[in-house]
Amino acid sequence: MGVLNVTPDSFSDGGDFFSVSRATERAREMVVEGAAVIDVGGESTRPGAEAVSVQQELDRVIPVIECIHAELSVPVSIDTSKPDVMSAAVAAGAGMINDVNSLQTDGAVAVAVETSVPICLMHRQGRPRDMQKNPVYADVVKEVCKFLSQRSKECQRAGISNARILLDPGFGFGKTLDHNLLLLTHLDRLVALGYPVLVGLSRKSMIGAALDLAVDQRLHASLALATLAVWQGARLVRAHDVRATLEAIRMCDKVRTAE
Ligand code: HH2
Repeated sequence: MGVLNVTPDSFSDGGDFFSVSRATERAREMVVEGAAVIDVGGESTRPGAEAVSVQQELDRVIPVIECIHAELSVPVSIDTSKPDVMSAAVAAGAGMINDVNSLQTDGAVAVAVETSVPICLMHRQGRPRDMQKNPVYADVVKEVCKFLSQRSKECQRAGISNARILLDPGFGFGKTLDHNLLLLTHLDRLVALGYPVLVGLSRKSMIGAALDLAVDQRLHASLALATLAVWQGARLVRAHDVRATLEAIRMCDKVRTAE
């Protein structure tokens, strides 16, 4: 899953693709590099990020989704927590909803039920503004698995079929370095819930915290983390550096499935 942030302030590519033509060009590049899905986001969720209005988000993402959908054959995922953005994005051609708030915003479940697209439910503690200010868990792996299991059941009860649901532990979303490391080392427990697992580890601050590397120096560590996730059964990897990530995870998958 290639990351396409149509924002001025995303933590690693903010401002780089902040026009329809540059965003579409980047999507083309990522498809050539092997991306199976393009994840379009119009609001940064980095720690400290300010919220944007529905209209601002629509203005950023809808023209980009329309262009990618018209030109490229890969599905587009909409990275949003706003129900109005979800429905407009799906109407514009998006084939997946990626919600870092797990459809907990008022009206989000109802919108998701109306669409027939896959939905990624992600765990987070707190909001971008304050989520990294002392996150606390008694047992992070247990709590994240329990939350996602409950959310998936609630979504099913509301009418979203099992087959449409993906789960994501939400690396870096209200988690310390130790929480993130534990979630990755025990990712098999989330995989065991039986849903496809998506991970977003690319260039994340956990790498900065562990190895003291700036955002533009985190490629090799990102590949290591993606490999470890796929080794444990993750099915979709959200990444900025598509070609390198794909090579790493395809190789990993070959070893994993060797007979
Ligand atoms: N991480 C980010 C955004 N969306 N979605 C899922 N499912 N999982 C993630 O880990 C995830 C996500 C944050 O990364 P990025 O989009 O690169 O930055 P920003 O939020 O600053 O736009």
